[in-house]
Amino acid sequence: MTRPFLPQPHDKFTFGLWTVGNVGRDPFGDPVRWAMSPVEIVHLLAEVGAYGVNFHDNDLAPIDASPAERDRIVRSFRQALEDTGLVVPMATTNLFTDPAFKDGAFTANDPNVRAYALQKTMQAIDLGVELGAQVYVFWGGREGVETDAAKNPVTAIQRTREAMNFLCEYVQDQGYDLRFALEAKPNEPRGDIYNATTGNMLAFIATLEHPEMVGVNPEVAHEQMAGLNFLHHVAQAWEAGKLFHIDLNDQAFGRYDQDYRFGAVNLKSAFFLVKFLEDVGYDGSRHFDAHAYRTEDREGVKDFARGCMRSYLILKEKAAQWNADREIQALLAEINADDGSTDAWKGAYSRAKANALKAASFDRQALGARGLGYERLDQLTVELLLGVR
Ligand code: GCO
Ligand code: MN
Ligand code: MN
Repeated sequence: MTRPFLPQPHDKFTFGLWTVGNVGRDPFGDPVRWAMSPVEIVHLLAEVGAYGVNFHDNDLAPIDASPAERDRIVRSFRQALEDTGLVVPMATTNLFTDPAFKDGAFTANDPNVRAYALQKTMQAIDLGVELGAQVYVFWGGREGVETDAAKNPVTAIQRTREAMNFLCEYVQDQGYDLRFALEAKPNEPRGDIYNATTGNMLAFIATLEHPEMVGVNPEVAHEQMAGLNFLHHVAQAWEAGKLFHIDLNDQAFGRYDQDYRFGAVNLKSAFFLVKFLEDVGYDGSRHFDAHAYRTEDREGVKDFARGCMRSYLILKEKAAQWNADREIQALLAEINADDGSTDAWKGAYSRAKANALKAASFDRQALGARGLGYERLDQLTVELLLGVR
């Protein structure tokens, strides 16, 4: 009794050219799939029901393409978008593949590399905007070190800030309607990457000249690689008004960067993430930054892409079920019960409140003895997810 769970445009499911286009190369093995052209990828994404496609400048046109070649590629890509109705909500720069970026881009010690990175990014922003992007992602995969002898981490922060400030002004100067989303990752490909978590990025953004233009693009796998609770980072970004984009995938804790299909490993975490995004009304792209197992052929790639969207939609339905479940809601009401007896001390500080609170007495033992019912609540959640509720 399987239901279709068909993706709709309002779900805003997107994939990068590099995700379904991944050819299965890894540090130990050669490609296992034929490379698809950007046009072929757009058609594959349309076939599986995606809403949009994102790209790095060099996913579309090779870094050494002549201007004529680049124009031809962009024209054919644009035609494919028109033919399929797919949109480009996000674009980004490849500042990690070329050997020039082996020591980073904006944080490289060589000023020529830093200048080239800025030039390449401005050109890629132009291309992204030309194709409709409204969010521009910065993932600094090479912005790090293997040895701290090489670079002062404070210098790295200052160089990143200088680059971001420059690029924000560039966007304003061009009159583009574009916001930046910074994506953190703790390591890989560098030994350590600066601004390693979404929390670091949020703190960094507050130091920029145009913080209102800049938010974050958290990725499930990246916080999990660091052993952290991804949902808590997403929640902090959301609460700060900074959740501009999100990269969905999955990953076993403590492993290398696995980029698995969304929901493939940590189902319960995926459930609470989907529930959060739906409950708060996040209306940005749900971007799947993942790829098919290396064992798969072209059909397997479609299975992968459909699986990401299908699992999201199933979890969305489970979230609605959780919100409507009377037993779960009754437990939540009990957990959050408030008899009003502490009202006099709540809210903003006043000296009178502080004095009254200092004079109050609490039954500490009763507070500690009370059972909270979280075991029952969690088991109900698990049973709902297992389909027996
Ligand atoms: C990774 C990153 C990248 C970025 C992409 C967009 O671990 O390789 O997640 O896939 O998201 O470069 O900026
Ligand atoms: Mn990643
Ligand atoms: Mn990513």
